[in-house]
Amino acid sequence: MKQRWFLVVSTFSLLLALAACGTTTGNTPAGTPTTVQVTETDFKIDASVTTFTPGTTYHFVVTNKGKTAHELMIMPKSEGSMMGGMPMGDMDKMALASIENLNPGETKTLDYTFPSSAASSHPEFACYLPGHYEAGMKLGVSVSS
Ligand SMILES: [Cu+2]
Repeated sequence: MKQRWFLVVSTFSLLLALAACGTTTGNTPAGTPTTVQVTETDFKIDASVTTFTPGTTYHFVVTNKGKTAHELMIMPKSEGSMMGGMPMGDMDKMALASIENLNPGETKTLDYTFPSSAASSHPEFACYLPGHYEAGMKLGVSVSS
């Protein structure tokens, strides 16, 4: 009986430890990046933080809760829809940071620090898979001065 309890408790601890991954709980010593939860759905992007401080490292935890694959591009400013005809490669080069191909249910992380040159700018989080930006997969954010 005692042994059985031990098993239950250790299983529970393991689950807790697993749940703690990807959240800000646990040890957070000074200087640890600020976690930003980004949720992508069909077809919307939400972020737990939308105003960023230059020089601060952000740990983006991006989860695809949709039923189709998505990506996350952090663009220096709103580039509008791809209908303008900009080739995909140029978009990739222009992106400050990006997570490509996030499958349904998948979570990927990305660390990014906005440089001081980005102060007072208005970047945009976007998914540029065909039709997704047009469907609403864009989120305007701002970088404080
Ligand atoms: Cu998408």
